Amino acid sequence: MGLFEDYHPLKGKMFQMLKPDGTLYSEMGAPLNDQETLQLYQKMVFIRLADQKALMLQRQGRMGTYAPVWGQEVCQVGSAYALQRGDWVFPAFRELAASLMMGIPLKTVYLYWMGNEEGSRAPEGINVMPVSIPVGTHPLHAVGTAWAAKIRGDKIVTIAYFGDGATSKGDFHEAMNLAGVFKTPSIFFCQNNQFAISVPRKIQTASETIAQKSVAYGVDGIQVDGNDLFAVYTATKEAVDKARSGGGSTLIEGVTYRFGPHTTADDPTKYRTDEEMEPWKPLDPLVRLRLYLKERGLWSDDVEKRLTEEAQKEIDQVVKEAEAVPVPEVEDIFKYVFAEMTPQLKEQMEYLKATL
Ligand SMILES: Cc1ncc(C[n+]2csc(CCOP(=O)(O)OP(=O)(O)O)c2C)c(N)n1
Repeated sequence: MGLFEDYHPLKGKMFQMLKPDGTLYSEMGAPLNDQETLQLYQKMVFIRLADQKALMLQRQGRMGTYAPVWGQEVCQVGSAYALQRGDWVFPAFRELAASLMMGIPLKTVYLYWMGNEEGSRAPEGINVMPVSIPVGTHPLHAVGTAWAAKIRGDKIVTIAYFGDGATSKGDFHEAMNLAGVFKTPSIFFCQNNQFAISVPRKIQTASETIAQKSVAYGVDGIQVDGNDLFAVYTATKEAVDKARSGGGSTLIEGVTYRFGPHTTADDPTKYRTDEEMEPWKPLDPLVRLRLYLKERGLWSDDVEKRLTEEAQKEIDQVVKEAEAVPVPEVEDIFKYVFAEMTPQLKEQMEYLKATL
């Protein structure tokens, strides 16, 4: 039987490969070789530091707002690694890791959160859509793009990233329905980080798991340990290969935990306690990978120090470059909504300019 039959959502089993102590569950071995695993760990060290830097920049008034990925790195790194260049990524607003994995420069991500429209522009040939602030609307775009590709015979795959809260939105269900009916080459990656801002997952949907929501639409679904690089990669790779060969969509639920605030405008101490977070701390995706690499003789304090220093240096340079970009024009807020500005947008722009 295949992975999606073995772990059918109604069986209530979560797919895992790497235990929290860094050893493998399965005798089958790791799906990635040592070099790849170390390379991905290095990326994650960079991402975690770049994420922390963004939080600090916001606290210092040097960035408008920011939605940290802290704790969810593996969901994004493991899944993005299963994609190919040319595939399309539809992020929500917490996708620093997936964006960098696909080739979006860190400077671009920082510019976005600094309020510069340039931050929504992907380099030529990198198919990462801009941040989607409206919750859950972009899975529809991902399905539409996948459907178009199917009609044209393009062998691409689309992936939409969103949170558990988004699966309560009507748009999500419309997207899933279309994906099931048209068998589109699309992947729905839900990062179940246990919260939609302050609303815990348990009181936000009565569905036992998010993965189960796939069943109603005739789409494959799987719940994976979202802090387990090997499980996330394996499940996504299976979904990607299936989609590319005409087998249709998959809903992947990565079970993870948001360690940081929802955004820099949020104070999580208002709705969750330290005790509640305690069981999640040893499940930190980076810790698990570090333990695995150490066991294989690929990690040491010196390696960590080197990776941290290299990353820090690069991030500091990116901050300098991003802050050297001139402050955007007020017109930029309106210019890129449509190819041509509508009369209403023009009016709003003139109004804002006059007010300023
Ligand atoms: C359509 C819409 N409704 C409400 C909001 C306000 N809002 C921003 S994020 C968020 C919660 C999203 O939770 P989830 O989908 O679980 O993603 P997470 O933030 O946990 O990554 C809400 C309600 C919004 N941005 N868009």
